[in-house]
Amino acid sequence: MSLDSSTLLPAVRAFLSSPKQLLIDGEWVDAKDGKTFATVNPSTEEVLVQVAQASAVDVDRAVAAARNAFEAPSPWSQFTPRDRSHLLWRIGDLIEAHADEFAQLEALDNGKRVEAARDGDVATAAELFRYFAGWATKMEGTTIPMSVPGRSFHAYTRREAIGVVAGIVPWNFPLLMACFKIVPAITAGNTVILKPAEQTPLTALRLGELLLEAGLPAGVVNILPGYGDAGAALVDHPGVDKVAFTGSTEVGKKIAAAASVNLKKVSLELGGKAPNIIFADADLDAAIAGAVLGGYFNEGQCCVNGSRLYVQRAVFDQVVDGVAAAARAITVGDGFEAGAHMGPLVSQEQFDKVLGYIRGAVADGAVLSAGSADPARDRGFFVSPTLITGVTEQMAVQTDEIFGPVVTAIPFDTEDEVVAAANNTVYGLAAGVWSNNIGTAHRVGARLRAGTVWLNTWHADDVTLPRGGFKQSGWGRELGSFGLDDYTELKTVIAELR
Ligand code: TXE
Repeated sequence: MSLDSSTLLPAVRAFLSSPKQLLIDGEWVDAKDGKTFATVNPSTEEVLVQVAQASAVDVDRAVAAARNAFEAPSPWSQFTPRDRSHLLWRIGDLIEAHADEFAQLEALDNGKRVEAARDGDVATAAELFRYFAGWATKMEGTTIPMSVPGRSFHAYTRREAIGVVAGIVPWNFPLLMACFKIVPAITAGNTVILKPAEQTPLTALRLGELLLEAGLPAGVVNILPGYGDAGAALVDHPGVDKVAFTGSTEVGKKIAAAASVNLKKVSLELGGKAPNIIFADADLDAAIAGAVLGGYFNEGQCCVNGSRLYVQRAVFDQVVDGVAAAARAITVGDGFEAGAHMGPLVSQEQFDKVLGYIRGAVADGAVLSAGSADPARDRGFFVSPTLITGVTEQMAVQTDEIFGPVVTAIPFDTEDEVVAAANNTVYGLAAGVWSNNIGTAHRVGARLRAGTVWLNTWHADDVTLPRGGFKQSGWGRELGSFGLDDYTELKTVIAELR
C-alpha cells in the first residue's frame, strides 16, 4: 500500500484540513503577527499543511498563561497528586485510542514507517503517561534527624514543582520527545510551554487537542510551533523557571549560556556517537543483528544509535560482511509503503548533511562496504543504509554526529586499545559491548564513559530506566524515578518543637 489520500484515516484528513494554530491558555490561536510556516512530507517533498509560527510576542502570552495556571489559586494548583495521577492515566488511554491516527501523522510529517511509529513512538508515549501517573502520588520527602544539644527539632524535606517549564524538542521522535518533557513536568505539578521542532509540529498539536479533551486546565500545557528564535525567546524569558531541551550539542551550549543569565534550571539531552564493540567471542549472529538495529534504527536519526562499530580483528571481515549484507537488504520507501523497512530522512537539510558526510569519507579514502553517496530515490530525502570501512579516527565521519543511516567499522586487537578509542569522543550518551565472556562484558561496560551501556543487546529500553549523557551529551537524566528530580525543587523544613 502506498500513500494516497484514501490511505489516510478520516480523522487524519480532518486534522490536516483544519487550521494549525498555537495552543495558548486552552485556546487555539493564530500567531500574533499572523505568520505561518510549511511543514513538508519528507517522502514526497510536498507541503502537508501551513502551521502558525510563534515568535517572541507569542512566547510572552504563553509564559503569562503558564504562570497564571501555576500560581494558586488556579484550578491546577488545587489538583491533588491523585487528581494528577488520574488525569495522566486518562491521557495515556486517549493516546492509545488514537494510536493509528498519531502513527499516520508521524509517518507523514517525519517520514518514519507507520508501524514503527505506532508500536514504538506512540505506544511508548501512552506508557509514559501511565508510568508517571504512578509517581504523582509518590513524590515523597524524608525526615532527617538533627543534633542540637538541649533543643528538639523536626526536620523534613518536600519535593515541590519548579514552576513554568519550557520544553524544546527535536524532530526524530516528535510525539515521544514532546511527552518526555510534558509528562514529568505535569506529574510534579509544573506548567509547560512546549516548542516542537519546525520540521515536525503535527503530532504535538494533536496531543494538545487530547490534553484539553482529557480535562487538563487551560494554560497548564501551551504549545508553540516555530523555529529556533521562538526557542531562544523561551530560554531568555525571565518568567520561565526551567528549560528542558533535547537537540544538538551546539544549541544545547547556547541554551546553557543564555539560561545562566537568570540561572534557570536546565536539563539537556544532546548528541551522541555511540561505540558498539564486538569481541571475537561474541554470539556473532546476535552481534551483527544488534549492529544493524543499533546503526540504522529510526533511519539512523537516533542519538543513542551505535554509529561507531569496533570489531576484534579475528572476526572483522565476517562482521563487516554480515552487517553490509543486512544493510543492502534494507529497502527504503515512504512510511506507508508495504515491504519498506526504512523511510526518508526528515528534511532536505538532514539529507544534504548526511550525504555530505558520506561523500567526505569517500574523498578521504574510506570505502563504502554498503550503501551509497547518492540519493536512494529520485524524489524524497532517501539515503541508503551505509557501512564505511577503511576509516581513521581523525575522519569527520568518525568524529561527528551524522544522524543518518551511516555506520563506520574499525578493527581492534586489545581491550585497552578499544576502550581508549571508544572513549575518545566529546560525546557520552550510549555504548555497547558484545562478548560471551561475562567478565569482559561487565568490565568493559564499566570502563565506557556513557549514560547508557548495552551488553549483548541494543536499543532494549523501558520508561522505567533513566537516560542521559556523560560529557557533552548533556545534563541530567530523563525517565525512571530519577526523571522527576529535574522537575522538582527540594525544600528542607526545620521546625523547633517548643
Ligand atoms: O537540531 P537543533 P537540528 C543533532 C543531529 C542533527 C543536528 C541538527 O546531529 O543532525 O543536531 O539538527 C530548537 N534556542 N540532533 O538543527 O537545532 C529547534 O527549533 C532554543 C540530535 O534540527 O538543536 C528545535 O526545536 N531552541 C538530537 C530544537 O531546538 C533552539 C535530536 C532542536 O534543534 C535554538 C536532533 C536556539 N538558539 C538533532 N535553535 C538528539 N539529541 O536526539 C534551534 N532550536
